[in-house]
Amino acid sequence: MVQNDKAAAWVEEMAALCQPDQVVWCDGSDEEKERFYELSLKTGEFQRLDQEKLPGCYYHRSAQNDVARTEHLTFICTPTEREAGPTNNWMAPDAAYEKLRALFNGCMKGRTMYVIPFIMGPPGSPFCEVGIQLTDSLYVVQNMRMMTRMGNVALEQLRTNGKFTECLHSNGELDIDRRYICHFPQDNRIWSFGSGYGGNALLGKKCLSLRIASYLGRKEQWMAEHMLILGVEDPQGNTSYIAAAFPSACGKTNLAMLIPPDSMPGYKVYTVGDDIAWLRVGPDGRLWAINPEAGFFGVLPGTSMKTNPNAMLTMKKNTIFTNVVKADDNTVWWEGMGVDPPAHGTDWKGDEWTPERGEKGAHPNSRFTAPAAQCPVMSSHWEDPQGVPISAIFFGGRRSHLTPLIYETLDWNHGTFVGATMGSETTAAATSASGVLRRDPMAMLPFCGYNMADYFHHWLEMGKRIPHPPKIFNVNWFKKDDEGNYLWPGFGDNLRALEWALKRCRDEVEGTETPIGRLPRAQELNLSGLDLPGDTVEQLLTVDPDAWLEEVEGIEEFFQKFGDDLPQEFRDQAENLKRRLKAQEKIPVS
Ligand code: OXD
Ligand code: MN
Repeated sequence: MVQNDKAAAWVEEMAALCQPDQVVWCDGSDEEKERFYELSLKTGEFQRLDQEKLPGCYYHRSAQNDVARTEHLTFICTPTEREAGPTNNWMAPDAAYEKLRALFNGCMKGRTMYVIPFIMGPPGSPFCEVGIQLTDSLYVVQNMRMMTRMGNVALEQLRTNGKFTECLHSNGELDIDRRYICHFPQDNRIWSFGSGYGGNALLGKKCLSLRIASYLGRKEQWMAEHMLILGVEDPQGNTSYIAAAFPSACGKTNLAMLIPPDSMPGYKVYTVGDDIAWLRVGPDGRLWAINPEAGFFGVLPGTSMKTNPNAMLTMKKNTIFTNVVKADDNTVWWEGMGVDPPAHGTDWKGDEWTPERGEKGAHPNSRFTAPAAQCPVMSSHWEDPQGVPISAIFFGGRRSHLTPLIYETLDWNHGTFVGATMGSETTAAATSASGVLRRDPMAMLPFCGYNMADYFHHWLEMGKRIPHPPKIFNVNWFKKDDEGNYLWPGFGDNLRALEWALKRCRDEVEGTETPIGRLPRAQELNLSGLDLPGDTVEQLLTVDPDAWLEEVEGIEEFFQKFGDDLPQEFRDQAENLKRRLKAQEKIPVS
């Protein structure tokens, strides 16, 4: 079946190492999908949900120690430690190969090795990359079927691309003490052992599309970013596209699927992607983006018809639900679903569960996997091979004080500095210490496949190559008043900030200059139909120079970890920001 000698030889070599009972090449067909689900019911990897209420939907429960990405077990294996940089775990390639070879040796005895050829990006796109994943997990196969374009279509693409990323995965024993997720950027190779969790095991996602792709992007002058992509159609029928980077727990999927408020008639928002963007300079000198994925792997708790109706409608069929409550009637439930819990069921651990027990039934990181094409507001351009042109880039985090609702940065370099210094407060769901500020440059801290200081240089270099760069904005939906109440309603009303940004892109509003950048004038923000109390807008748009000077101290402290590798441009940006804050002077507009 396979016509690529290198692929065939590699699969043979890995099969000799892992020693599966059989090797099965996946073709990506519907018949195969059904056959694998039937098989998985027998292996116990999936349970079938009520096919009347949830057609094509299946339930999976993971091992209890395998519910999230394990950053401390994730390694960048480059010849030198410097290439991996101060924010990544590093292992020398020889040592990593030796350690993992011992783990993979014979690990598939008694199991089947599935071969999944896959494409990240639309087939035929100049952006797309081919990978081949080997795995002993049917859960992984069925997830990859939705998250990527897989099977024969990828073998076809391999004929054009020629090269592919080698992705070797085994669940092993799902033992956290024998778990490693290793990336070998120079070898275009990923070896992942001991975890079946999405971010660790669906190797097309974070491992290829961010870590390996960020390395390739630097080499080949493009960018792989942890960004959603959305299109905004205004009442005149013009559509503009925005790419936005936020750390986890900041509502990326919700923003990507935003529903305009009733008080903004004529607006429509379309989803292009909710997690990853690959960006290239187009022939017209603008930055163009694709979503390399073909599905969503989204968090369930808190997702409801109120917070994200489009996500709820997306997962009505052909969806995998992982680690939620399975009700006795073979439906699913999670906290924050917005409907009454079932009277009785089993929780994510497999234990008997009733609401009265008072314990959470779904894991906080429980997930749905669904095909993107099922999203009711998927853009008609989401699979365009050349991508969509990006007018604006948004950075943002969860900041209860300091950062205004939205501001525009001065230019690409200042925008890069703002992205590199973004931080987000941790939430109680994510860690025991809530409200701690974690700096997460471009939301890429866990996903940059090489030295982050070099990544900063790459951003600055890219700026020189984009004749018509997008404007860069910073947003904060999470500012609070002195009593701890959110000042901004968020969700659909975030469109008001998007509208202002796009008006800035078309020069339709002027904003006002401040030491940190350009903020909306209150009257430029469309607040119709919003009943914000008292001085809320003023609070949302305040810049406190003293608080910002403290922020710069925190930024400079964070920068220290990059030593001499930090771009001089960033030191200059920090100095200039301090100078502007101290002088309260107006920012020169270029
Ligand atoms: C994700 C993540 O799952 O960023 O998308 O962790
Ligand atoms: Mn993500």
